[in-house]
Amino acid sequence: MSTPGQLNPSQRLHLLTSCQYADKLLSEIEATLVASQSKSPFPKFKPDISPAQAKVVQDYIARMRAQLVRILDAQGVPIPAPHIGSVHSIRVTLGFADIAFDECRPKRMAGYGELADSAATEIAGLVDEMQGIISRLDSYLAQGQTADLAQRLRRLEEAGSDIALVKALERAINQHGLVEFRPALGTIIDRLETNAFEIAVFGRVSSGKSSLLNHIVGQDLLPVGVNPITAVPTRLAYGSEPRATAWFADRKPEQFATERLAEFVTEQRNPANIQHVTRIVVELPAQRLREGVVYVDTPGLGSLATSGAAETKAYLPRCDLGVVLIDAGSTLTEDDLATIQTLYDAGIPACVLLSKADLLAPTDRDRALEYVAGHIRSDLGLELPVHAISIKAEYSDLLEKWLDTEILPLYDRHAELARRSLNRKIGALRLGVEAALKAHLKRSGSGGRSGARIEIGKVRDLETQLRTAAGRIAQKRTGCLDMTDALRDCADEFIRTVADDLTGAWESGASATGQDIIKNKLEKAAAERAAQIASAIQEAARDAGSVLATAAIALETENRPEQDELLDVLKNMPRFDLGNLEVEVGRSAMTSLFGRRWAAARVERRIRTQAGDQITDAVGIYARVLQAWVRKTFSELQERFDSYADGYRAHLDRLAANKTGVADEQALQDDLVALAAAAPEPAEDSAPGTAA
Ligand SMILES: Nc1nc2c(ncn2[C@@H]2O[C@H](COP(=O)(O)OP(=O)(O)OP(=O)(O)O)[C@@H](O)[C@H]2O)c(=O)[nH]1
Ligand SMILES: [Mg+2]
Repeated sequence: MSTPGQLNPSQRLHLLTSCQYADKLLSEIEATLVASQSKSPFPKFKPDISPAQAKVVQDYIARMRAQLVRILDAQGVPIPAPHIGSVHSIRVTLGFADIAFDECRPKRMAGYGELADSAATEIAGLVDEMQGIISRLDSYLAQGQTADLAQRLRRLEEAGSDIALVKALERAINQHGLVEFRPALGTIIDRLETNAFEIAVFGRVSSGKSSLLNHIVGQDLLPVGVNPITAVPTRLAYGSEPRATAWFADRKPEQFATERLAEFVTEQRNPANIQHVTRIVVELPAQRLREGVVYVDTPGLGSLATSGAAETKAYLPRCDLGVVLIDAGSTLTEDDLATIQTLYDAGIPACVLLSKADLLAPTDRDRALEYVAGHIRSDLGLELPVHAISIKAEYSDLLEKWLDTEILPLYDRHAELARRSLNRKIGALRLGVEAALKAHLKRSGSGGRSGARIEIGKVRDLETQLRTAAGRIAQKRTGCLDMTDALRDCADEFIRTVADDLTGAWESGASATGQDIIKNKLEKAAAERAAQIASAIQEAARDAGSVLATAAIALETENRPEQDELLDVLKNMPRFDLGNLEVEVGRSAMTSLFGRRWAAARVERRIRTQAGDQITDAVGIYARVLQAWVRKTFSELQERFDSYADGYRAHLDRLAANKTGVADEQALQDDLVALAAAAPEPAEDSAPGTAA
């Protein structure tokens, strides 16, 4: 029913759709105006409209729209709210842009005719560069509002942190659009927020990591159990109210009650991390967290480990102190020793605990402690104390004693080291930002007296060098992935080689037989493949490092990788482990009778019947694990390379640009002055390159 003077429902609907259509056409006109001013290299329209004309068109559009709203309002037609988020729409479109660049990869280009090697490298580099930018923009958008670094800094300041320099950096980066420095600034703010002293607990599946942390914070917070449980590293930090936050690779962070933790952190509820959780922080008002220490629970390592183990390995070198649990109810394994070794290699202090000590009688416990300490000494050459602990109430004095004597005294010393390393990061960022601001100033005409002056040909040449270096990383990555693919089918070849080696050794008089020899030889064969991959990665890292060094020298910037910084990615390469190999091959008396070929074939057959399946499985699993590691390592290499190359590219871009009047000279000067004012007196620990 409609009131007199008003339209009926169908008429109202018709009015609304007509207005919507007309408005869409007005938007198209607006888009034409924007396009006519576009900086796109492929403009759609000729710029034959004057600014005055454009202004008049815009004014008329605004008048029509205002009128439109009034008409609908008078007829009581509600204006529908939009359903699609702008961020979502931008991210979807970015996805298509990503695909468009992918279509230019050398493999696809080759479909249009043969591609010269040098061109392929440059094209691969170009695609990587563009896809890298897209992925950084996309992950920035995926973080939602928390990506607002300024807001996070305000919160830190409210909490009493002294962050004048970081704030000045944020302002300069934001104001002058120096997006290339955002990741470095983000890392620094992450560190400031977490207070940066992380004690992480490592160990094989079910060694009691989560139970220990529950005990330390005094509540049943983390899920525990006999099967593999923890799937995502989980940080426990101080907070006045209990609450948990999860960050995801592909959506906004979510806050939830700590009771729901299992939905995000367990292998059962979040298998293989299908929810793409990237970080979980649980805040608790626990006394032990008060001093600003963060405890980190990690997914278990070892043969039963799940996909979370890769996360643990990637995280391992980032903690400030590593606590390694050895299960008293099981035996010390290679994995345990490898974990300790990795911590040691990364310069992180390690603390070894014999967990579940209640399972052993006191004398056995002492013997077990000596056994573990002895192996760490003999196998790793490290002198580390080993303490027994248990979560059982009767044994609480063990745990308390360990915390009091080993953990508490470490708080201060390592907080100091963490502070130094953070100051170094901030110092390096300041140098980079200052160089960028000076380059801006120079372009705007007067100003900056330092920074490199480079002719345009050289600028282009440096750009090409950076691009081809990125291309070579991409090609090396493909090569290494192919190698791990090939490894999958290598079990037969390994068995053949081992059989041949063994018969060869017999021929020359050796009497070696048995599973240890065969196991060693098989592991050596796999290790050789792994070594090839490692050396390819090394080569890629060296090459990338030297290109970055060349660019840094040309740009006269201090913001450059330290010696071997890129080589650093080559860590924690998984080793091939056959486990318990049950195979027995006796030396045959008939070897000399039928010849070596025959003997080798016989040995090969015997190994195959006794352990063929086990070896094939183990090689297949190793190939998969190694492949995951190769992917991770290359993405880390690429990330580290980009963290410098991006800054250089932006710098080169500014040197090459000859636009005028873009930068507000006064604002640039102000920011340079603000940075200098906020910077601390040059102290020994703020200089880049000082060893921690
Ligand atoms: N007897 C005894 N059992 C323990 C102790 N600590 C943990 N457990 C048990 O060991 C099992 C595994 O404990 P979790 O804390 O889940 O082990 P985890 O290392 O976190 O395991 P993942 O997360 O799967 O790697 C559980 O059944 C616990 O009850 C202890 O001190 N003594
Ligand atoms: Mg656990």
